[in-house]
Amino acid sequence: MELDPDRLLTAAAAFPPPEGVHFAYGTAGFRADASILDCAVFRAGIVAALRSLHTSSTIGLMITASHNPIQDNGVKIADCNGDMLCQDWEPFAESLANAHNPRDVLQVILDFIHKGNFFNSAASSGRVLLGRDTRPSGVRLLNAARQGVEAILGVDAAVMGVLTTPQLHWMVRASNRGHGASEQDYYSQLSHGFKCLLEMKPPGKGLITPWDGFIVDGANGVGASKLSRLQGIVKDLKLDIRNSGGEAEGLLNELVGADYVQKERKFPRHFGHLSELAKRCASLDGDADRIVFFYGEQAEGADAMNLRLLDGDKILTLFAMFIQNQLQELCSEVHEFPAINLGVVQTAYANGASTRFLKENLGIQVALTPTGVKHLHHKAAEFDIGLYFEANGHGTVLLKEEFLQVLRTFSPKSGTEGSRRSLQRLQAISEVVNQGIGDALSVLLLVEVALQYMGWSIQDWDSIYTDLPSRQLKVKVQDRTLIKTTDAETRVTHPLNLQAAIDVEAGKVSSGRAFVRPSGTEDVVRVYAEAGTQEEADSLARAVAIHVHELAKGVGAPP
Ligand code: G16
Repeated sequence: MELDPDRLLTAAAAFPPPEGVHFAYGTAGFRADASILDCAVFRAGIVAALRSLHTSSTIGLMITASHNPIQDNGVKIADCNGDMLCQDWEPFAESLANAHNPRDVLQVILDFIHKGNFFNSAASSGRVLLGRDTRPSGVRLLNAARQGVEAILGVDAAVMGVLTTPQLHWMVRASNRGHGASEQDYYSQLSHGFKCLLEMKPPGKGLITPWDGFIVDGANGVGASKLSRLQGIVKDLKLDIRNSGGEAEGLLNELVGADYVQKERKFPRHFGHLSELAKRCASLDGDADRIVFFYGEQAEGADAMNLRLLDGDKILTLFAMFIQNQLQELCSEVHEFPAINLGVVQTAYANGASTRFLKENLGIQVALTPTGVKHLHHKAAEFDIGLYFEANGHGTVLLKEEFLQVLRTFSPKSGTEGSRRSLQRLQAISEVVNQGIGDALSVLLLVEVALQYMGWSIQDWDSIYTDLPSRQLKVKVQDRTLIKTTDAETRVTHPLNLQAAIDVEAGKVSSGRAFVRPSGTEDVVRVYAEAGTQEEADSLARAVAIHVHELAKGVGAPP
């Protein structure tokens, strides 16, 4: 590769850094108020371009702030396998975003290039796919990213337009594997896998209650229109999509979306009719990489509905059971089939009841990582079949390439038609899931399949275990980076005394568990509490939030 310093300096001069702002590479890239992001996004374009040269592969760059409010925006980089940017590159991305002027930008790049064996391995040409969600600032910021990519000689910026984040990740992965990588290819692959799975459903299986589809909250974001397109292809999927971003429907992520439903435990806007709420409902987040499910349950003695949430933990458990069933059917009859290592990955937010169920009832290994799919994904990739989900509905299923190869080539000498079908089903599952990143559209399809195989209503699914009552709160502090954690974010090491205070509070309630961590996408400290009753979980969360406010210099009134 060859760096053209003049080209870079000229391009960088058009994107001066905002004064007094430090950009941190957070849980999923840079995220801030859109008005100050041009410079960071331009420079993220440079990072993506260099990564493309370094790996000799296509890289993706997505303009989105996912669950954040509409005035925010951000940038996520998809690496060559369609997963998040390799973490070794995060410090470089952060230094570059914070360089003071074009000369510093050039210097940071030169230092980085000279540090590793970049020149030895880098290609002379590269390609970055650029996508954006529906935020109004997206057009401007995508242009900044394009200019960043093109500031590096030999790298082509391919503008893919409005996409969900997982679609862009999928395209990067498909393109690097030499497969069809268009948006249409994405719909075709998912719908093909879905159709095969429904066709291979054992006779007699089906929903106990009449099949009536899902009512889906599109968070007024990009997911709604993409889901409509998918529905146009997958004829067997009945959907009533609301909050699609139309004029009268409201703002992106405002009182709608997966984050709102999961954190607030409230129905999204336009889900008002009591009779409807008992049906199967789902909510996407702003860029459709997360999904949660819910339904309404008549509140005792009241003319109102309680929201019953089926979060990422319930999705994970459903998928684990479905896949385990396929493996059991296969292995019990086809004795020569190699042993398969199935494992799941969760974070500290996982409800204790889900972890217990996975371990004790299903006998599945459970690993714990810090928050952020970038952590969960890599852990899950260690298993032949690795499933990961954050409680917020972000997750997917990974099938190791070697395992997929076995599925493709294995020809059973024993076993019934049913066990052979299990082989084909596992292959079809690999088509429906997005192996790059969590994908709300793909998860919706697989949930439908798994429920049909189990013959379960949403209420049956909900009842596989009972969540321990929990509560999440946010605390605004002067500098959230002063909060330091350890042990997969289950314990705080700084500020001193905070962990001791949390331990004392957790000890005051039955089955108490609580932790705090700085958010990597919002300017807040997150508090999670779990306990034997809802009142105890609420009071534990409040008490811990007050300690955070006191010991970590809270802003405004204590919670
Ligand atoms: C991103 C990450 C998720 C993470 C979430 C919240 O999701 O991809 O893994 O759980 O942020 O992170 P934090 O608690 O650090 O703010 P999204 O959907 O917002 O891109």
